[in-house]
Amino acid sequence: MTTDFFNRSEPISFDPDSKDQLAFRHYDPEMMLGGKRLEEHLRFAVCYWHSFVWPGTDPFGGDTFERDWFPADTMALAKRKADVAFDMFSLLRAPYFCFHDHDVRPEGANLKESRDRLNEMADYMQAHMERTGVKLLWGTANLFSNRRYMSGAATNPDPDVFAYAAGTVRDCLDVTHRLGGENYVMWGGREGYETLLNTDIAQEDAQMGRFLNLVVDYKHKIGFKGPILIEPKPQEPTKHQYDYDVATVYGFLRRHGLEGEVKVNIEQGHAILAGHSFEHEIATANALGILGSIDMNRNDYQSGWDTDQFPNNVPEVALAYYHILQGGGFKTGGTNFDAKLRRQSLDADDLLAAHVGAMDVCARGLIGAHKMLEDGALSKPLAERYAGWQGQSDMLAGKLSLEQIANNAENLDPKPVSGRQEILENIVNRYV
Ligand code: XLS
Ligand code: NI
Ligand code: NI
Repeated sequence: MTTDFFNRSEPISFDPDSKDQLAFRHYDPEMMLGGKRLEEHLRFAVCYWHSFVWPGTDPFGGDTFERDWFPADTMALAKRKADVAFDMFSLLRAPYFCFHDHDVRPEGANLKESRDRLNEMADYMQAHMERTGVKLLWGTANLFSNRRYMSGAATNPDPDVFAYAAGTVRDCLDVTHRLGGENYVMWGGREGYETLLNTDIAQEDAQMGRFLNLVVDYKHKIGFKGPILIEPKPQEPTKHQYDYDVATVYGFLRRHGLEGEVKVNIEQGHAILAGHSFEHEIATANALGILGSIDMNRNDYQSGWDTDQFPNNVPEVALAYYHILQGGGFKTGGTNFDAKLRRQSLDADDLLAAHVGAMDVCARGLIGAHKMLEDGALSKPLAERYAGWQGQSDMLAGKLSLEQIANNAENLDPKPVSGRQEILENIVNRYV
């Protein structure tokens, strides 16, 4: 450990019978599952922002966390923050982390100063990465906190803001590349609107499409191999966000000729805000061939905002991993905990416990999902349900006209078949 922030120095161990709150009961990184270690299946990442940057504010109250790196936005304290962050990554034995530029370096007076500071912090983090073996799942740019972005970044009515955002993404992509990042994420923080009274949707769509094309061109130019990932979210902070959900993002990508280039990073809480389930979004991305990575958290089902809680519902998590496994598992993506403590959870141990519990829940979900898939528990009934289409390929392949199909239907008398939903739900519950 490089700091004494956490009251322990030994990494969290896997011990199902432990009396210690901080032990993994289910997450055994070495456990083999279908030829892969659990660690390689889940590819856990800890996010920098919620655990080390957010001070516990809510709309009615200020900071509740009094971390010693909060008092001033200086390079010295940014380094202290990085030391503590890497201590936590190692204690958790998390293979990856994720960060925004804004999380790791104080904002400079201009683009150049911000870049210089980012580069200095990247060097600093690189040394920690080499020392601990922790890798970068993805990097990203914060294009939403500074007031210059109040009316959006790529979709800002002011072209100078578009240019500033372009410069920022270039610098963040450079740093992500240099640190061996496996993906680059773009969450459209304020790419949306508060009111249509001052918004030209067609203009903003054109700006956003151009921006993304520029980013993709640049990625190729510098030889960054990982995918660019868009993170859909329907609202918050803006009333309406353009990257509403997976299906909307897919339409956007096609409109701008990027469907083969860009994938999605799906967040559980955002799926809920869009009126979907997490597995709906994952299954849709699979069907459209754009699944990249996930932000694993949990949204409160009553509140209408992004509550970013740590996951604790095994059946829900199992269904998410079921669809991920069905799509062949993560390639460059992983399980990023885009989750934060509740603001009363003040202790260093709370940070560890939140992640330990979340990793256990994910391990349980994944193990159940894997078994379900291995047994064909859901895939066999699914194949049976569509079996009638075997030998009917002409209808789908466009070889028959509507009239020909209609003529073939003259003597048909289709008999309804049970959807067996309750039986299937019972099956799932036996695995989780
Ligand atoms: C906010 C998003 C954000 C992205 C990264 O709701 O989840 O945290 O994951 O910019
Ligand atoms: Ni979110
Ligand atoms: Ni997220």
